[in-house]
Amino acid sequence: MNSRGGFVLVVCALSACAPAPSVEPWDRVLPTPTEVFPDNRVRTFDSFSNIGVNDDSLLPGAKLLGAELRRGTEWQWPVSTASSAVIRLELDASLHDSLGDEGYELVSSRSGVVIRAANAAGVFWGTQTLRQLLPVKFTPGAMRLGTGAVRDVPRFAWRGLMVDVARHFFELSELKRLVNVMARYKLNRLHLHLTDDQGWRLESQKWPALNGIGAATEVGGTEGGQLTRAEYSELVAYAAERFITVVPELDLPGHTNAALASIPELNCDGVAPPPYIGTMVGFSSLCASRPETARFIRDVIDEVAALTPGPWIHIGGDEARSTSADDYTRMIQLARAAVEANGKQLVGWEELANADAGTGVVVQHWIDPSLATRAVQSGAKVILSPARRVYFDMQYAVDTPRDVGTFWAGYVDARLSFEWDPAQWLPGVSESSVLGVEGAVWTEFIDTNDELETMIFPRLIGVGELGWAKSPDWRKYSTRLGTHVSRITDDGAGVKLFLAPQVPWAAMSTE
Ligand code: TNX
Repeated sequence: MNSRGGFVLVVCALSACAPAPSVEPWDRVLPTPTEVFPDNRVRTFDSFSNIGVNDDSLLPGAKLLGAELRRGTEWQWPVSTASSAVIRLELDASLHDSLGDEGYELVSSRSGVVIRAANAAGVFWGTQTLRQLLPVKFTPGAMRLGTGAVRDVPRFAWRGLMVDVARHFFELSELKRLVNVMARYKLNRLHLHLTDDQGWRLESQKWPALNGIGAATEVGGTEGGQLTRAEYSELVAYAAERFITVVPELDLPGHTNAALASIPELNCDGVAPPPYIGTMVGFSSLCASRPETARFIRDVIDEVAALTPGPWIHIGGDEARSTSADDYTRMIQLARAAVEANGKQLVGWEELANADAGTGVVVQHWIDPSLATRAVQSGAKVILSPARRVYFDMQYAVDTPRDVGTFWAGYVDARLSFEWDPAQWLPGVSESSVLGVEGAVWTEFIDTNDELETMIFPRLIGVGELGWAKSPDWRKYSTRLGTHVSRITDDGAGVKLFLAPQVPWAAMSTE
């Protein structure tokens, strides 16, 4: 790319492009960028290296980059609006036509590194690519980067992870660990399944009973937990700094035993059931004919909407097997009205097709293509979370990992999880109706944070590739993934990783 941002195609034979020793190769970045032009020279950094931005909105991302580089080099990496900085982050609205909301260009030359995008999100994803073009660990005093250019635009706008904190509770610090790694792989939606039969995991001011019995236990009867409003807001802000939008889910009208156990008035007979610590689904329902129910739905949605700057509220709507069809439609319509009164967009599981959800909503496919397809035909957009591919509570193979997860949708090894085309999955639904892809980790049979991470990684990185890359290919993807062990598990911000046997895992260079 020249200094005006146009591309100069650098054509080179493979041998001529071979990187100099101790420079990270440019063919390992994940998700795979749209276009990469390495040009086989090297630039070095030193203790005077700095980061400059051309717009104040880029300062938080620049500081995160500075912190990351400081951790490896112990140089200062000061951030400023100086136009002479060695690493330049630049907003340029005129790039929107070519790069969209999240795309970026990165140019590394002898004179410095420039990352440009139309929006701050794109610049941030560019800094994640830059990090991957640098070694995992730096040799003190010597930091080298190959030269060349990257132009990169995501395929889908929605690249997500759903975490079920209701069946087993996972706390703020554990969720932040996931956010760190999501950001590295350009995943941009964290969907929190906050409520279910086993627990109500978001503090409520309007219905404080939810914070007692509703939060006390989890599957198996162990101590549960709840995110306070302050903790939830902290997570939302932490994710937002990394360009990840939190999508909160309050699952209604089924999957509500925790609420029913906390608030007797929500039950048709006025009697609260005991807290539920088992793993069955489909037995609970809010009571449509109770006046308290409408108030409850409005209040809890108002509360979560007020704490959520992002545009989406997920209202569940799945497996309401104890709710009549009419009551289901009534309660979903109440929830929809509450979401829209808060200026938010409704998201729900594909069962929403049974409630005349219509245009303007987003449905999440998991099991029944005919429901999702019907919703799309009546104007919905769809997020794809097919259980047989991206339910990360499915074991990788028989009893693998041992005593963790389940297999009702089959065993889902890393390759099977990856090998499907989001544009082909739902018959009759074209790519333009697909918002994107989301992996989901349900936690009935996942008790500890190590187990949670082991089930998510590496399959989530495959979701990142499916959601971002133009033509995902297992052989190429898995070769890249094999070089990422320490990028995923790195002690600075790393997670547990299952060394899936289909992946050619390689030791990372430490230079
Ligand atoms: C189905 S997916 C469910 C969840 C379970 C999950 C277990 C969906 C909308 N409902 O309630 O936790 O299977 O894999």
